[in-house]
Amino acid sequence: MTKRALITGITGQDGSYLAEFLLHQGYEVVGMLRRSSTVNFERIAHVQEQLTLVPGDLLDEVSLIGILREHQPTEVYNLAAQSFVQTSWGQPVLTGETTALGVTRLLDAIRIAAPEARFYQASSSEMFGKVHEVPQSERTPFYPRSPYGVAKVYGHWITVNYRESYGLHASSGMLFNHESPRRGLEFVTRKVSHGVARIVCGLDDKLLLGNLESQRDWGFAGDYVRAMWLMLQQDKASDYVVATGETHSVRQLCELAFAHVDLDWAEHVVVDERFLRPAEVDLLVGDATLARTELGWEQTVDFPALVAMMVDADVELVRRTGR
Ligand code: NAP
Ligand code: F7E
Repeated sequence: MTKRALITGITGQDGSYLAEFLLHQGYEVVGMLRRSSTVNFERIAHVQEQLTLVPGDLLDEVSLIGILREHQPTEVYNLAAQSFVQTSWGQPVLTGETTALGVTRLLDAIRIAAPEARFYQASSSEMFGKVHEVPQSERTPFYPRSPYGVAKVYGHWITVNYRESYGLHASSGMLFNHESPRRGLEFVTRKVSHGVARIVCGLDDKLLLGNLESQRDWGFAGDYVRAMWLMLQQDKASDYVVATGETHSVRQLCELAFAHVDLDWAEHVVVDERFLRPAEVDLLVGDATLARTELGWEQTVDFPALVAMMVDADVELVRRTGR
């Protein structure tokens, strides 16, 4: 049988890594794009010829039904979202429409047009928020701390609900932060690696950041998309935490990233309260025992290697483009 995957959010960080991975596995890959006035294929340009790109939007259920009817995917990966936590306070309703209700629209479209398709929902460690226990596992209760986190809790539970109500093969991956040289520039790891590169190249002297004390469990995006795929290869759909099991502060991230190019972070990093959040998630660290034992998932890139990879890529980028 032809393996055909639909990816929403294919232009994003994870969408691009997942598309590469699935093409390598012999899948036909259909990528859903929302309409924009300029092309934003930067992350998928290198595989664009091998993809079928179709217009659609999580805000429009008709477009989702049309895509599913026409392409009849065997697997659907819902990676599309308003994914930036800080923006979710400024645009809480849009975040809810896309990141929460968008999941219902897609699940309902699957129920109507492709009920045999297996479904992956991109859930998030942000659902644990003000954490009830350390480390966080599949059994840890949720306490989201942002409109984004609240929307992801809805997306998680509607996925569980459609599995239980309609028997869909629907799984939710509770993924902790995962990064790469393709990460959006506004997220802290990339902001730091890109900031370091600009300082090394003499374009800047200071890097303005918010809370340096928050701690995250940071992994490599290329490793995490493999976990998404593994979930859909199981006979039974279920929910899994995916994480490294190590946590580091933003301050430690800065120390490592600046030290990689022989700079002292304390001479360049300035705390600017514009980057503080109305409510913070102080500490995340995941327990991915279930993913390791049931899925056979393993990470291949540790935190120092991830930081080095991102700084090297940004130094090369800034040198090449001059910005
Ligand atoms: P990302 O780089 O921000 O990509 C988000 C994607 O969603 C983009 O392709 C974007 O399209 C698309 N999108 C936004 N609104 C849409 C809409 N209304 N209709 C259709 N597409 C829309 O995010 P990511 O880091 O790859 O993350 C992928 C998913 O995993 C997201 O759901 C995120 O919330 C979740 N997640 C991420 C992490 C992480 O650490 N990266 C951890 C846990 C969960 P445009 O290119 O047109 O903007
Ligand atoms: O912030 C602190 C900030 O924006 C990480 C998304 O992919 O992962 C991501 O959400 C931490 C926070 O990621 C700056 O306050 C300090 O404590 O890189 P971030 P996030 O909010 O953890 C989860 C799992 C997702 O699901 C999301 O989609 O870093 N921080 N100074 C800063 N953060 C930013 N962005 N910018 C700063 O200047």
